[in-house]
Amino acid sequence: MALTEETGQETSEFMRQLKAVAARLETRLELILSDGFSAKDARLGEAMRYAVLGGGKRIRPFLLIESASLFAPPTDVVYDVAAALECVHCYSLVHDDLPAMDDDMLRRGRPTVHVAFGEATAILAGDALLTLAFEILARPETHESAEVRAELIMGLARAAGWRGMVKGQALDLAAEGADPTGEEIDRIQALKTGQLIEFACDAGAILGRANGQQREALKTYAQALGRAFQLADDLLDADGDESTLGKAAQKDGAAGKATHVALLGVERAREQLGELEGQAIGALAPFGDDAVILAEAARFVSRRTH
Ligand code: GRG
Repeated sequence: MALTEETGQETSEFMRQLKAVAARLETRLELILSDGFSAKDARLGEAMRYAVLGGGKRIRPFLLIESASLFAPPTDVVYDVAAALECVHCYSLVHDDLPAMDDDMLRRGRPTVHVAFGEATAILAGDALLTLAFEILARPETHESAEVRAELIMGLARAAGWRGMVKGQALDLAAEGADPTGEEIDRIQALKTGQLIEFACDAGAILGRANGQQREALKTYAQALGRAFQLADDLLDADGDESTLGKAAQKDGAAGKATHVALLGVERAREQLGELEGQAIGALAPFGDDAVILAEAARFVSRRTH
């Protein structure tokens, strides 16, 4: 499939693919989140299901599945690994929305989990989703190779943990009102947003038993994509409105938060976004035409409207 930017036809083909992956993922997540669900823990289970099901672009699972697809057609195993990653992402959103963090009332066009279920249940639902992710990765049904399972567990733990996303969140909180430099903002964002995106592509490489050069190429792609994702998010926060975004807009400016958009201005930030999109697509060269969907994902991420 040749991809061009102008026709819009390919974009709708990409949206069809993204939606098809999201629908299959939803079925796996629904199955996982109904296992062992009982009336006794109904409130916690409902909050977990509310946090995960029926919303979200599912961009991280999509990246994982499409990276794995470079090596072999995706199976339910790949979808379960993607489900584990989405559980970690959803936990991070639930905790990020809490009054002690970003204090948000709206997420994915609905009241946030703590608004709908109360703060204590939201904290517990986040904790339970985080641990569930590792349960999914550790169970033998997820992958026949214990070595692959261990590599995935290690990768996700590192990406999400105290030297990864959680560290990024801590640095982000510490940077409030501290006037961070562009490099400091880069570092925070590479951890807070970039780490899970990097893991998504690396998990595809682990599942596909990629060689060193292929793994490195996916890493370069993911790093540029992660930066583009965050820059697009900051531009949407500056430009967007609540009804399109499904969450509050203009929060960064109101909170005096340092972002690249605040630092560079909207015009230069847009140029940089175009450069990052080009870097991400350029990194896919070793995969040739097999990577057209990942290239289209880079376009989607940098041009998204929500
Ligand atoms: C609380 C440990 C902890 C970490 C929070 C997720 C996060 C780290 C912060 C969220 C703040 C934020 C808006 C970051 C920008 C990038 C981002 C993670 C956006 C939300 O992800 P999307 O757009 O959301 O993929 P959907 O709803 O589509 O899944």
